[in-house]
Amino acid sequence: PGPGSNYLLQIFINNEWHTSIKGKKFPTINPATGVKICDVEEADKADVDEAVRAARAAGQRGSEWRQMDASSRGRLLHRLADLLERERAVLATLESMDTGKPFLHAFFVDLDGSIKTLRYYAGWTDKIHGKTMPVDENFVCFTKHEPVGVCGAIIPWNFPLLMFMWKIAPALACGNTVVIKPAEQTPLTALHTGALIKEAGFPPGVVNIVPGFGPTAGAAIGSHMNIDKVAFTGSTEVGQLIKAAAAKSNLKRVTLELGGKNPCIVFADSDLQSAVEETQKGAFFNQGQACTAASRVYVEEAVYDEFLRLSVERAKNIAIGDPLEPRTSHGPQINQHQFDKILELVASGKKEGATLECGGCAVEDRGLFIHPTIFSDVKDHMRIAKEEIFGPVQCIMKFKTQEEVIDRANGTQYGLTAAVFTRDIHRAMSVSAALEAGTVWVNCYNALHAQAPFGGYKMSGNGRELGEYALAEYTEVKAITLKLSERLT
Ligand code: TXE
Repeated sequence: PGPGSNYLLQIFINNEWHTSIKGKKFPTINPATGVKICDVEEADKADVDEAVRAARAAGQRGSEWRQMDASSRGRLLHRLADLLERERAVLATLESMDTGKPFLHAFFVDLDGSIKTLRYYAGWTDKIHGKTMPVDENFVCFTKHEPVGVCGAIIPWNFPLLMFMWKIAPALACGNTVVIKPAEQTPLTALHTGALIKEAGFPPGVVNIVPGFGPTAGAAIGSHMNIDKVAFTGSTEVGQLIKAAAAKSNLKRVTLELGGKNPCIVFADSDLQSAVEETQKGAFFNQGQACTAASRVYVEEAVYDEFLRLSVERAKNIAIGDPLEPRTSHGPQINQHQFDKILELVASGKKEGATLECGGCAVEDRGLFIHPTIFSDVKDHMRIAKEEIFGPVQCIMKFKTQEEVIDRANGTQYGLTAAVFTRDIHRAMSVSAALEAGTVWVNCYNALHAQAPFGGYKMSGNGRELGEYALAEYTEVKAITLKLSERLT
């Protein structure tokens, strides 16, 4: 611990807690109450430079981290997972207070996913290996998968701890070092995890945490000459800035996980009750603040009215309230800016002629809470059908034919996730194949697993997180060719 008891609120570099070089702090607010939780030291460019220096030194040739057995790296990741299990209630409480998400969601979804991601990549550490190639003549050629080096990570506020783990777990499994910037709205679980990283026994400098703002600390990561790779999750606009900054600086490798406008297609032959539940979970989970949000639901003509009726009935019964209450399943939006953006889009939906079936307004006297909202009669050209709302708004549209709905579902700049609901396996397969999305769920939604890759087509991003695929994003491949005195037979 650093001075006083504030060490979990400081910048984490070299397994030590630091005040910011400029002497600045920023507040983090509980969005459910509007009350400040605490102030956190604010990292800026100079602090990022320090963090990068520490990460570079920790990963240099001959360092403890580089010399560590791959299996020992796996043990460290498992130990960190053990500590997350020990601190599960603390982390879920912090996450709930800092984001406004219901405590039980934090406890079961965010923490569960975080722990499983660590354990999954803990298992990979000593299984990341190259190949031997049958090259011509008297040569032997084999590949080695080496760490990329210093990996920068910039993460958003909707799943702070989970995104932290999606970034650090594959990076560390492959032997990299990390400089990670949590979102300015939600720095607390990342900083608490800093203490656990130290306790787990990771060498100093392997993971460095720089809480701060995008245009300062974030931009410093994107344009840093001594960062070898950056992984970003956030808005498509900032994703474009990150890629440009990488191009203009040192051509660091870039992976991006950006927005979505994810279609669900509900056929008349589906289990309608289950389709209603899954699509609605998809639309409203995390108050709609998810890149996977199921914000466009196309329903086949014959079941459209019934689907709508069941959806509205269900949406009206969602338990809105204090996120720390176990019964609550719907909390506040993250901040005023997002709240205003959502209500502005809702207003545009009404103006453009969609029918507001329920919600569409703030919860009275409750600050940033918005009622779960359903629009019907939504047309593809409306803003609510095209723009990422990032709020609890479900748009329901009618379709007639399979071909028509595939074209409409694909008619977007995004391509993150999609879902199809049908009892016909042939249709499920052909529609899944036709959808332009990195993930297609059949008769389910938000079924994310550490073992399966996740990432977007088109402007939803570049590269894949999770699964074996993510390892390729965190390794450089080296081909070593030896000339032999004679050909091997
Ligand atoms: O995102 P930003 P915001 C979408 C969603 C939302 C919109 C805006 O539609 O309404 O984005 O949200 C850091 N250089 N998603 O403003 O700004 C920032 O500090 C480097 C989708 O919160 O992209 C934070 O750590 N970094 C999404 C991170 O980028 C910069 C999750 C994300 O913030 C930066 C969040 C800069 N110039 C929002 N500017 C998803 N894919 O899940 C900001 N940042």
